[in-house]
Amino acid sequence: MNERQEGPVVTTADPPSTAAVKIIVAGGFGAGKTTLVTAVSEIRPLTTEEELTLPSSATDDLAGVEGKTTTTVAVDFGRITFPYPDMELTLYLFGTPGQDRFLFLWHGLAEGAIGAVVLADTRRLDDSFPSLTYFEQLGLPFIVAVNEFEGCPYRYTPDEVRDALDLPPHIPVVLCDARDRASATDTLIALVHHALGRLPSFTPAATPSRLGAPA
Ligand SMILES: Nc1nc2c(ncn2[C@@H]2O[C@H](COP(=O)(O)OP(=O)(O)OP(=O)(O)O)[C@@H](O)[C@H]2O)c(=O)[nH]1
Ligand SMILES: [Mg+2]
Repeated sequence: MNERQEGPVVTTADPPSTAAVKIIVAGGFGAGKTTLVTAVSEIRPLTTEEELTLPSSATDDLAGVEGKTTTTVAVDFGRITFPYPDMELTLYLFGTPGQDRFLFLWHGLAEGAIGAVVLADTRRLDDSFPSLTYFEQLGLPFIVAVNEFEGCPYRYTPDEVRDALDLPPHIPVVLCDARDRASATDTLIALVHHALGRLPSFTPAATPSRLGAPA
């Protein structure tokens, strides 16, 4: 007598049809975090912008971003999905507030994230250090994305930025334009490569074909 029960065969080798991961977009005040999340999001992004006020001008250094009239006071939220044959990877994007006085908010934001993009403005590179230190101490994989503002007197190479920030060789440094959807998407792809490569549950075969081979 055949006692085998009929039913769907489920093996652990089957790739998931969808996966969702949480990504942090961090960096100094005015580095372009809200701009990047807004540029790539396939849903209407949630932003928490408030007007920059005269009293805050004493603490908020606007050098280089004089046209900036608002600042993030809680979080930016957006979503982007990469389609590919066997699986879709959804990134939930959480943009941090850039000012040091909101650092206490980061703890909740970073929980459950697989990695972070640290946006850097080469005119205000020092502003990147709180983000870099935070993710280093947390042990969260991150990449540095240089947001190339047109007003920069000089275009720095990724290696020059790496040296200036004293980053180890395994941390990717990429150039981007946070306003440009394709460029911002490539930045997120670079982070996905860097971060998912460290997760045992995500093998290269299970990452989107669009992502190609890690750089
Ligand atoms: N020219 C240029 N302007 C940019 C670029 N990215 C952002 N901006 C502008 O720079 C300003 C700052 O951008 P935000 O996206 O608000 O920066 P943020 O990092 O979210 O700022 P906070 O949340 O206040 O820390 C805005 O006026 C943007 O329009 C860029 O790549 N080039
Ligand atoms: Mg912002």
